Amino acid sequence: KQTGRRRALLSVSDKTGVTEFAQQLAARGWEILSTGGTYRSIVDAGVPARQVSDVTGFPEMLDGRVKTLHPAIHGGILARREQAHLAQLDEHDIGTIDLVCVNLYPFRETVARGAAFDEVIENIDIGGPAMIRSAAKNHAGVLVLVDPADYALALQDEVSSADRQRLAAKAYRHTSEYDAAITAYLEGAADELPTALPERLTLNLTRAAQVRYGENPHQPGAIYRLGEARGPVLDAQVLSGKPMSFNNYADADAAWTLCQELAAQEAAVPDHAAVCVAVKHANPCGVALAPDVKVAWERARDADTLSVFGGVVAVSAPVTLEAAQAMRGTFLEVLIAPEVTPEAVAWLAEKKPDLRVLVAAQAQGVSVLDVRPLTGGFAVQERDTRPWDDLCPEVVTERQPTEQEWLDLRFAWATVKQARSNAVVLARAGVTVGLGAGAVSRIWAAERAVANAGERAQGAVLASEAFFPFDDVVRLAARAGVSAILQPGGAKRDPEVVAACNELGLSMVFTGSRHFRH
Ligand code: 93A
Repeated sequence: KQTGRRRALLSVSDKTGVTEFAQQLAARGWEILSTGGTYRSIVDAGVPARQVSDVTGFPEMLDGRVKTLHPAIHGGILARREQAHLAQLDEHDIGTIDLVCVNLYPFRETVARGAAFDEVIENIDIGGPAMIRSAAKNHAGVLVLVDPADYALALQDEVSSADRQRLAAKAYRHTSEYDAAITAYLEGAADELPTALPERLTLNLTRAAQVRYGENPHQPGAIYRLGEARGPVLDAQVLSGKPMSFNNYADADAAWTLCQELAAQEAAVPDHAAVCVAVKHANPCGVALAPDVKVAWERARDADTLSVFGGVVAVSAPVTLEAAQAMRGTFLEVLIAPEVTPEAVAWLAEKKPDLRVLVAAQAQGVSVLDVRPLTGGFAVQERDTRPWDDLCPEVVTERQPTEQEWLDLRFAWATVKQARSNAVVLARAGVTVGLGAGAVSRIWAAERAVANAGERAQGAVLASEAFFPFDDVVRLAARAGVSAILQPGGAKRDPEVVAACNELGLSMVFTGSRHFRH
């Protein structure tokens, strides 16, 4: 029966701020309904509440799969606040529910920490999205809250209809992003499930090139082809310069891989027609997007003028004479491109006779395996080729990234993925401004990146290939002037990390996908 008392339904997995919120609601005369775990938190904090099962007359069943899926709940949320609907509720002894505060089972976080398939499936929330969608549909009469940041708004005496509608839109965004994450997981899951590699791997390796020595002069080395594969660097056409060394092959391959990934990723952005990647010791040291190769090179060089010395450079578009001449003052080991104009080759051969100038070959029949030597064997895995489009990036802060920040976050993400863990990249306007790679703690990687960036950290974005165990990186980044951060999410202290971003006015995006490269 309608008691005249306003009723709130609280059912949250992320319990941040929920007991305080319940306290405030109770103090304002609200009756509180709640599901198992949330109910216990609230009642333990001394706030009176009722169990949903008490209202539905049904216990939570099927291990919690059915808790709130009941007409007593959805009727109370969905009824229009007018005579005909309210009379029907009365007839069935159902009270209205005027506020729905729900956040969902941590699906993305469960995926991100590499949980097994069954556990991931169990973390698909059904009842939560149903309540959120019901309340958002009926936002004229019901407040819908999916974010602790909105709890304060709901405590005001009056919430304007514009605010109600904004909360409803936010709610549908929340459930649609949630569904998108499930879709992406299930679509990808088909390839991911056979995680077992075959019992026996026969590697057919044929020597493809001689090098003077391996990584150091006292180590013999050579370059081998796997099966019949053709590789962009392995089979590159050498137009000029000294013979390729062992390290040149490795670095050129790393540079070309990132350059190709960025070129594919940025193809739709006209100002990003050219990509330049400078690599040192297998790590990117300067990466830039620009309308043409010359400018891309200049920006990548200026990203870190110290480290680019002796570097390997890949570009995504033909090297023109102007672009080649812009490399005049910098000592480089290798330049690899899809094409080099005859004038550029002639100029480089004359002015930079030591520089290895390569035209990349089309990759063919390339194995998806990634091999790491062990004493007595190899650790073998599939390559990490997951593109940005396979992610479901989720904004977890009050502040949303601006359009430019989104572009920079995507760019920084591709770059940080190619760097050795622990890695942190700072980027601004399509150029890396700071990079910390191969650090043994995340804060050190971040400190290195921020120090590299100096003044250029102002307004930059930050990307990290793995999650933040603490909020220290956020605080450091904020002090340096960083405005948006991208990371996988999934850490125990995520709520603290996100709270620090909200406190400091930063945007944070979770990718739900980790990219270690050890
Ligand atoms: O398993 S469910 O899909 N079935 C439901 O009927 C249901 N109702 C609420 N999950 C359901 N919930 C979710 O439980 C909420 O979305 C919330 O994330 C969580 C809160 O559970 P507890 O209060 O027991 O911690």
